[in-house]
Amino acid sequence: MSVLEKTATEKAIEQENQYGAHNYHPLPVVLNKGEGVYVWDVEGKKYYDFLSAYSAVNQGHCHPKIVDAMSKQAETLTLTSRAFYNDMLGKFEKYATDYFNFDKLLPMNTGAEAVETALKICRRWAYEKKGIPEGEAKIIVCQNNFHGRTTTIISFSNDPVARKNFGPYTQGFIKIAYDDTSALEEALEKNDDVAGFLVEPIQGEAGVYVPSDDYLTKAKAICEKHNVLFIADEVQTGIARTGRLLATCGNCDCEDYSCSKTPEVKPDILILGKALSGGAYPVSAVLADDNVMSVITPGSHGSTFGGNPVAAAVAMAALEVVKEEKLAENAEKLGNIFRNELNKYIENSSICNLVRGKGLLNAIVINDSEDSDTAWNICLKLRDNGLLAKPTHGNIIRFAPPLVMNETQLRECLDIIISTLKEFEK
Ligand code: IF1
Repeated sequence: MSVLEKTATEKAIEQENQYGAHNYHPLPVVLNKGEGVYVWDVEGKKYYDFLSAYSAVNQGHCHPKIVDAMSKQAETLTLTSRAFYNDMLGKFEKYATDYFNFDKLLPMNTGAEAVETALKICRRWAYEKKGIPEGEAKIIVCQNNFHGRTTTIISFSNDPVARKNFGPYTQGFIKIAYDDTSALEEALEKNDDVAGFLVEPIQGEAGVYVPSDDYLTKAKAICEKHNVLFIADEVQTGIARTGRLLATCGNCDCEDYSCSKTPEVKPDILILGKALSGGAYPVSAVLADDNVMSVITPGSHGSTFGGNPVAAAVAMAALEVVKEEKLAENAEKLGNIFRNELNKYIENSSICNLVRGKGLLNAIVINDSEDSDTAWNICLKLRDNGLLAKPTHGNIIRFAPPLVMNETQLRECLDIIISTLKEFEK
């Protein structure tokens, strides 16, 4: 190759730069193949994927069962719209409501759409069931939340980068501290017209911030006391990522996967996305019992693609894989090994102070300021050493591999991570 000729990597990056909107700042690596816990770049280099498309690929890249379900359905019927019935949606709704123990499911496509759906259901419930005067309903959210990127959702974000110059913003949200039940109690005592409390069981974007053990249980009890809907955004934490089928049953001491049938904290509204499809296709869903979901009537909500037969087939296969391959148990086991081993290293490290997380949703905090490029440089080195991860908030690196990883692979990854960190020790 002549020195003037560009590599495939350079060409792909240049093309995105020139023709794509600049709404991301990706790590410079161009991928064109994935299988299980691995991805390959266009030069043929193989990597461990420690992002899993932000926890969408929990079942591993191109899982054969999911791909098979998708291609079979794609050859048969892809889309009818909801103007007609299709023979897959009802099957998926029955399967998923049994699986998660709710009466009803409303299918959408992306996480943000599912969050929007939950907010709409919550507001309607407030007016039609709780009796809040029209237009007055408030929804309590948490500081440093991340629920997606629609105009309403960024209206209650406090991330200036996500919000700046996108106003005017949607009204009706009250922001309180995360992991603070007194703040929740106080907000509910001060405000009459509260319809719901929207919360991430673990704050992902905020840097994998795990709340106190009893936070969700207590918050749910407080919501019940005030007749306020407890809305769990499990788009990122759900589908076995945190070592339980749902993070809202994270306090249950039952080791068995079947504990998911009786979650310790059953949300009034459960929001799922990402790994609901194993990353093969955009599928999201909102689940609730009849007393809540009944506020949704024909014409009041929907989506052209929501509930399409490919999505239904893919989601059923993706959920089956979680059960068949015991991904929640595996995430719990490997997560403990991951944090134990990194904690041993951190004791004598000057570059890394802290590892935190649950199951296989973890992060390390790099000992440098938020505006330093140390975490970014570590991620570049990790890439060179065969492992892909991405910094968040400057000095935090998230580690979330596919849940189909085995212990040998995880230990190999720990070697890569630790030897890479060693290169940065002062
Ligand atoms: C991006 C983070 C992860 C989510 C929760 C809803 C959504 C998300 C709890 C919306 C999405 C994403 C989107 C992704 C980055 C990402 C993310 F870094 F921002 F926090 F996963 F860690 N609720 N999370 O985490 O789902 O509409 O995207 O399907 O590039 O914006 P979506």
